[in-house]
Amino acid sequence: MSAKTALITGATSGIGAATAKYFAKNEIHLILCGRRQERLTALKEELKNHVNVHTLSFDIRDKSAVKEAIENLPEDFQKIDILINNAGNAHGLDPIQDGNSDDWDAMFDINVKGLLYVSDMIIPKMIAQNSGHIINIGSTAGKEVYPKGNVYCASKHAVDAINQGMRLDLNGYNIRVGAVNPGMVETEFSEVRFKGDSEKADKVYQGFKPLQADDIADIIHFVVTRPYHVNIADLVVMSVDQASSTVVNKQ
Ligand code: NDP
Ligand code: 8X3
Repeated sequence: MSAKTALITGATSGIGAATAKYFAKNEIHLILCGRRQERLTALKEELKNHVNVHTLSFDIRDKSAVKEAIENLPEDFQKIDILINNAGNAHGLDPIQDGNSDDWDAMFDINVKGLLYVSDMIIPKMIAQNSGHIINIGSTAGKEVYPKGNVYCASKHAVDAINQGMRLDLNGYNIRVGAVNPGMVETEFSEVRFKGDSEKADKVYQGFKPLQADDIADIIHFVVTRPYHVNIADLVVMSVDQASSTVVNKQ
């Protein structure tokens, strides 16, 4: 394969699925990851006439599953040019004194440690091939802390630090590293945060025009299609109605 190949974590919904579709339209081959195999299969069916698609179903918290999946990629998918570290979620929105330690574990295990497990498998390949592009999906929650956001914000601040650390340590290896940090995007994010309470989730995006997953996918595609010497290091993107995590112009 001469065209580029991207591995996208969290490709079964929201920003990851939208990015897969943008990449396919623009002839970037795909390795799509997530736990829900039926969604990965449906996306593969939709995109396989445009590009080569391989699916990997694993829980990003499971270090050995991550290792086994990426070590056993078919020959055609072993050269990975672009890594989109996107899988992640918030679990709960509670004051710290009422927080649930299982939620805290989930957020650090997925958003931080899972991102590291995948990166750990891909970075040596990029070093060996002397090229690559890693995009870490952070958040405005990684730039400021909002009330009840405590541990989710901490996990995204960790992503911000890891993004900076990766860029420093990989300097000299011809690998681009950058973060895209969205504000409020209407995806399954709040549905997961509120554990399936769709009424509560829908309210988050009512009364203003939130970002859509396609808006972020378009930006990610822009980032990966700059001339190779151009590395977009850190982008914050919000709806015109959002000025900060807590200031949203709701009607
Ligand atoms: P979605 O809930 O729509 O998508 C989350 C994705 O992460 C799914 O594909 C899900 O796949 C995957 N994922 C979650 N847990 C695991 C796990 N244990 N193992 C493997 N994959 C997992 O949310 P978004 O698209 O909004 O979120 C994508 C990223 O964007 C996240 O990192 C989020 O923090 C960040 N973000 C979102 C914002 C928003 O407002 N929506 C704003 C700023 C950042 P599956 O369940 O199939 O495993
Ligand atoms: C998601 C942004 O503000 O909904 O990372 O927590 S927010």
